[in-house]
Amino acid sequence: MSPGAAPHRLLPSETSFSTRLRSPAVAARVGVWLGVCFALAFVTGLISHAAQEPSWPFPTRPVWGYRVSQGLHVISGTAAVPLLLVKLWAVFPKLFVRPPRASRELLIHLAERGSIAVLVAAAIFQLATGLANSAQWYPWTFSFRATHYAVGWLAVGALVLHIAVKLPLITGALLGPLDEPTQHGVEPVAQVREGGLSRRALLRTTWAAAGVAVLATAGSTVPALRRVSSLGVRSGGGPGGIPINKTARAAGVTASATSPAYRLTIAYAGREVTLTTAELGELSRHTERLPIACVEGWSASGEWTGVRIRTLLELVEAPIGVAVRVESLQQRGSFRAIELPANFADDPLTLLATGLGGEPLSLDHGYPCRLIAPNRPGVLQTKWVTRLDVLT
Ligand SMILES: Nc1nc2c(c(=O)[nH]1)N[C@H]1C(S)=C(S)[C@@H](COP(=O)(O)O)O[C@H]1N2
Ligand SMILES: [Mo]
Repeated sequence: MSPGAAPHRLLPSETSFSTRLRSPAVAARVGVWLGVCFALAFVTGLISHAAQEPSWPFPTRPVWGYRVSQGLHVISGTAAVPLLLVKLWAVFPKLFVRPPRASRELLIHLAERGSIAVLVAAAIFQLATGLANSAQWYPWTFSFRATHYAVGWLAVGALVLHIAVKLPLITGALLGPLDEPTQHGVEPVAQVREGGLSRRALLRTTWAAAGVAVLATAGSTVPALRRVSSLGVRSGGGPGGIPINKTARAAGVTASATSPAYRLTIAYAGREVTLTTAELGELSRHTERLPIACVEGWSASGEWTGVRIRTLLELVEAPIGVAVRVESLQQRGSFRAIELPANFADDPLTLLATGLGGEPLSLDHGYPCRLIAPNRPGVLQTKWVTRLDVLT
């Protein structure tokens, strides 16, 4: 039995736990990488939030910008899962620290514990909801985006406070030796105690677990990793090499999208132009290589053929620099209509696509036509488009 575990106590005390692996030397080293992952996830999270807020300015270049940034968001969040588990395990005995008696120390102690409780809760919430979202599982009723965004600020605020409070401990632990001290000084690297894991081996296992978590999912967005990512969405799957996010059936548009009564309407200041599928096919067309980059982390590039949004807006004599509301045949769901900001509507790469990879667009990819714009979250690349309203 370890020294502090008095047999009659209801709760263990901090010293009831082995401190060999649960040392500041280990916690600080794992904490550094956890901090890097959270910082990366926070910055790319802000980018993703900005991209989905039509009133915030967002550039149309680089074409692959959102693809890379959202890929990094999901990869850093995934890598953080094993890091957080090891970190929490390493500091877990601190839960049983006896609070000080003096009221001033007690207050400081409680404030510190409170900030850590917020940090731990926020970190677990972010990773759990993010992971569920990237697996397309929404077992909650709140708005994922608004909540994940708000709790992201909470997590980063609590993290900055935590680092500030612990800075002397962290720098001491990082600058000091990793190996545990013995009576004879520092224990040799290779020496492993009876049946025990060395701190080095624990850290190596932790890095390996984070690496495996990344490799198992990153193929969703990094084509070179497709074959190794057994848990990721195959970015090469689906018609034209692009996965299907929501099928026409699930969106309830099979009949309306294939009906001879289908029309595309473009409206501006009382003027309306209505096109059949055949008339849409007669307009001048362009082919552009653009990615679909889902907020859930998968992405894939395709050769899209279609009519520039700008060309369609000219049919109703809409001026340059106007935003457009893009409406789908889909009757329900939050992605049935989106706002296309003016810089995207004006961009020559922004198409109403009718073809993918040299083939006509498949029903599930948005037939008769779907929006495809550069540097834009997949969620805003509306499928089964039926109406463009110039916003004035
Ligand atoms: N009308 C409509 N368009 C939509 C969606 C949708 O649910 N309804 N899903 C969006 C999402 S979240 C993504 S990632 C892309 C995926 O396009 P794909 O299924 O052609 O790959 O379509 C977008 N367009
Ligand atoms: Mo998506």
